[in-house]
Amino acid sequence: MEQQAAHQFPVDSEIVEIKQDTTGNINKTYVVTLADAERFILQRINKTVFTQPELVMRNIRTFSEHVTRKLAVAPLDKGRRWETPRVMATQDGRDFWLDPEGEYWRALSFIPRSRSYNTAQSEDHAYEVGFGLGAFHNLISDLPADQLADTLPGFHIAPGYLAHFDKVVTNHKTELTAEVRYGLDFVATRRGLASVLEDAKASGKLPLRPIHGDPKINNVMMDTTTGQAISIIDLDTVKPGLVHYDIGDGLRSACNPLGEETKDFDSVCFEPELGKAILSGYLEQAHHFLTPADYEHLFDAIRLIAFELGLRFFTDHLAGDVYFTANYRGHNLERALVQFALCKSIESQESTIRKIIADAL
Ligand code: GN1
Ligand code: MG
Repeated sequence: MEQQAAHQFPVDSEIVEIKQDTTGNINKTYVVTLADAERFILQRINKTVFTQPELVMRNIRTFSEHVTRKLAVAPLDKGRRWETPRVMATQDGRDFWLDPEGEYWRALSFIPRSRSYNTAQSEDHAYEVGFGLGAFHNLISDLPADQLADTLPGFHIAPGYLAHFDKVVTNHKTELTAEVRYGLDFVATRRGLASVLEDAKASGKLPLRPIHGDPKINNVMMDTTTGQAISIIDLDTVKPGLVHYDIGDGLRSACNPLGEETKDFDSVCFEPELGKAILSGYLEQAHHFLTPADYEHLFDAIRLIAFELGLRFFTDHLAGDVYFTANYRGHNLERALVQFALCKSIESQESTIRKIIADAL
């Protein structure tokens, strides 16, 4: 179907290759290459996760128009390059193509001369990941909340994930292997962590702001010549939330040198020096809008987002792999064990990480 889908989006040159990119866990993604060497991204939106794909596309348009307008009057510091993925229209001017089976396909511009990585390549790279996230937060900071639809209710609401986990645990028919027992135990001893950010939000300590929602390291595009961050892609979850979800996600993904897909759980660790570099890049752009309460919750956020993602993968394993794409049975369990090991490593380095946060101010 990807062949037929790719031809719904008018381009200047002939399509010569359509290649699947398997890095994402939700949508199905292809890189389409044209005869003139231009490329674009073709995606089949996951309707089970994003039940209203039209709203996702409307949000992306709202986002891009806002950012493009803003950059035209106030470009980033020091003439830095910054790019925003463009939604490509179908022949009849729509944001997506609905295939005969009812699946939604969209096309987005490919950001030229850029690439991303699944793990941090150096402290300079980590600094740039942080800088990119700070620049992104600045660019959307004045995007009015009422212009963005909630495309994924409950996203990053950790107590909600815990409640769902409890339901799944009651009904699951998964074999109680040593690893599953370990996971159940891991969650049981950390349940109390889940509400830390939502409690701070409810008590008015942390404000809602527009966020990316999924700024993991491989969504931060780097210029292939300068090595600078020039875009954050994957805009499906841009909506009001806590910047802590984003900061936590940036750190949990970029400070894990073995990456999300390793099977070497015992060697998984959180690398504080990479965290320091990310925070310094981030704060260069974001220090002016962060409050003391924001800083106070940074450590909690880093630990929580690793725990939360582990919990989400683990729940999905118990539920039978209904949310995240799994390449084999046990894949989501392995991913959960990686995030749990990362969470443990964060906990064991709490004083070092807290000191890095304090020194970054
Ligand atoms: C999912 O599809 P992808 O890889 O961009 C997930 C994120 C997770 C991430 C972990 C909408 O993102 O929340 O952090 O996997 N996205 C959604 O790799 O659930
Ligand atoms: Mg995503």
